[in-house]
Amino acid sequence: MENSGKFITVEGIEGAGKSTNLELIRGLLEDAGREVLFTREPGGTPLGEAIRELLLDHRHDGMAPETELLLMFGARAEHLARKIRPALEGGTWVLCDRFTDATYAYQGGGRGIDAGRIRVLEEWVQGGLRPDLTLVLDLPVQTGLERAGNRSAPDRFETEAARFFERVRRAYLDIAAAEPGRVKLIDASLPLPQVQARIKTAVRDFLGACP
Ligand code: T5A
Repeated sequence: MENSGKFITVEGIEGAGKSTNLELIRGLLEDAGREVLFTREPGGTPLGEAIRELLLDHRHDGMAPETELLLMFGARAEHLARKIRPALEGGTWVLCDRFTDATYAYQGGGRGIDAGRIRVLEEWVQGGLRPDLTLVLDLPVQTGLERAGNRSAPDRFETEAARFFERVRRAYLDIAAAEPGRVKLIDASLPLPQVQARIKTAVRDFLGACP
């Protein structure tokens, strides 16, 4: 079935400012008269949130990268079936905190899993569905980790070494370079008002191009 809603995702390393800016994006979409489903990955459904707990829990430190990858796509399959596809088909816009670009960045770049394997799962689980717009909030790893460190206790990903996040960041930058039409790179190292001005421009440009 043809989607009538649009699918928008927000990505970036830890502490990039996704949570801080998602409310702004939701407001921009709602002000433009769009009905918005706001959700996140891994998670978004009861089963997906249970999988998220497994993925972030330090009891599973040392989880095999393949297990991590498959759990991400397990949660995603459920999310797509129960929330994302029904919303898009019904004309609701979906705003998602992370999606498959995070898998390429973390399990691909960070853990070193071959992108070809991720692509097989992406095509199997998603078919042709891809985000219509992705904002990648980019900033130096050290800045992100310092910002994230000012909050709650670190989860299983947040305790990875800085060089892991350097690879994650590199993978996001490569995705942005490869898909400039879909992916907009936002300099998230700037003070918040300047970051938000850039986000507003990107979202309004997108809205302006939508029928
Ligand atoms: N994951 C996820 C995978 O490995 N593979 C996958 O396929 C998927 C989907 C999920 C984890 O799962 C991994 C990646 C993640 O490690 P999460 O909760 O979605 O975790 O992601 P986190 O990165 O942990 O989210 P964070 O909450 O850490 O980061 P945010 O949301 O990017 O940062 P935010 O908004 O909380 O901001 C951090 C701090 O910085 C301040 C904020 O006030 C806040 O205190 N801040 C700024 N300060 C100064 N200037 C600015 N411009 C600022 N912007 C924000």
